[in-house]
Amino acid sequence: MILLLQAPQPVELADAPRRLLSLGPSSSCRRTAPKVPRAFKTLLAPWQTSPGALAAGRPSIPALLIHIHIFKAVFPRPALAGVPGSGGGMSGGAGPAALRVLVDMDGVLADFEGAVLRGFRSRFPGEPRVELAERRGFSVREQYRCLREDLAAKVASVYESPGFFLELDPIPGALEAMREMIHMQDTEVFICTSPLRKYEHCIVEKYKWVEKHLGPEFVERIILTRDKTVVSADLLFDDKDTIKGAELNPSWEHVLFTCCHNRHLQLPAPRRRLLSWEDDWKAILESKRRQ
Ligand code: U2P
Ligand code: MG
Repeated sequence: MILLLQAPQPVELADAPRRLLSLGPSSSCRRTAPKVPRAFKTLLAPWQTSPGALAAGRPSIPALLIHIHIFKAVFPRPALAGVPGSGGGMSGGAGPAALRVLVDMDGVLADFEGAVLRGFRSRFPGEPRVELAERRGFSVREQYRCLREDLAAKVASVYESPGFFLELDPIPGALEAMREMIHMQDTEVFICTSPLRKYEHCIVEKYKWVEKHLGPEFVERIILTRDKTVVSADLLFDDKDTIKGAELNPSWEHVLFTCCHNRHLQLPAPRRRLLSWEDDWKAILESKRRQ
């Protein structure tokens, strides 16, 4: 809920809808908004000091109550087209109470690691390689570099090749979970993925992969960014153990999706994992709604 005013203040009722309508809906009004937006403070300042309502004998009510009431009336939660009462995950916004979930692609939806190993084995059969059971650290290239300097470029050539990203196998259970999540009430789902620096094939193939496996509606839900910290959400499911960027305090909780390269890591409390798509991802969503 919006943290608009800490204490009830007298407010001129008749004035309120007009003022809030002129402000319009804002992403900063989400349930998890950590701060009171400056626009709201400015907007409400006159009401708190000189509503004139009491003197004129007109009705007044606590500001907090009026705000919540008006917000529900003016900005009702949109529903999925043709699905009354649904969450609106595909409809471009499920309202201020919706839980926003970001789901990473490689290592969470698409099996990057398995394809790298298979590709490396077939392209460089005589070279030493890192089996999945021995994978450590997010970057496959860096682990191959440790094995032998020149193997870094060789393994990178595998995932930079045309067709690599398009041909990735889905992670077991991922597609089913996404299809279910997108239809959950009060839930917004986005696919949040980073392109390679050498992006020629990667970007278009990531889009094509999503269209091929999840359909065109999910293409609308792709967020392509090298910096996931600046994306605002409640949850991020991602196999990368440490996610850094311009925003030092991202709005989301990062739930580590277990993958061959991170399964040995001990996470400090209160960090949590999703072990696979068989694990209870719905419980994680529900726990976040309650916060
Ligand atoms: O580096 C950009 C993105 O490519 C995927 N990647 C790359 C190298 C690697 O060793 N492992 C790996 O997964 C990641 O894509 P994402 O998980 O964001 O979909 C990485 O962010
Ligand atoms: Mg990933």
